[in-house]
Amino acid sequence: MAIERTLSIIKPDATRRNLTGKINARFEENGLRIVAQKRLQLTQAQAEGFYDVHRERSFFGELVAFMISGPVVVQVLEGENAVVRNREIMGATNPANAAEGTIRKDFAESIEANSVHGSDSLENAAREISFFFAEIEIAG
Ligand code: IDP
Repeated sequence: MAIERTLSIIKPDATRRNLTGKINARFEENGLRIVAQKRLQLTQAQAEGFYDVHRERSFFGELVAFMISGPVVVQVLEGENAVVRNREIMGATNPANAAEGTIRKDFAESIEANSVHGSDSLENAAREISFFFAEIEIAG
């Protein structure tokens, strides 16, 4: 299997509850390596730009407001099959549907405040990583 990189975000509901370390442990225990990481307060323009693909969705305004409601931790995860692997570790978007042992099952508050973001394809991972990180900031 190929070594891939994916973009992860620990969302404001999780940073507010001081869950960064517990969430990072899930990645590391499941074979993903955190090869870049920084804590940021997103601006409205940055959040809108990052979620541009969702601009037409009914929840876009609420999602942007939530994502700027507190700091986030943006990170690059690296490992075998990292994009799909991270989606498995995260669990389903709605925590009510998330499998046992996933981050969203154990920590998410709601379908919106669902603790983590993870890229959904290799192509989106490359775009999302370059949104937040320069290559020199990533040490694999
Ligand atoms: P994903 O994060 O599991 O890839 P997406 O469908 O891409 O899910 O949605 C992006 C984010 O938008 C979700 O993680 C969640 O925070 C928010 N979201 C998705 N669906 C809803 C909804 O029905 N109401 C409110 N927020 C939503």
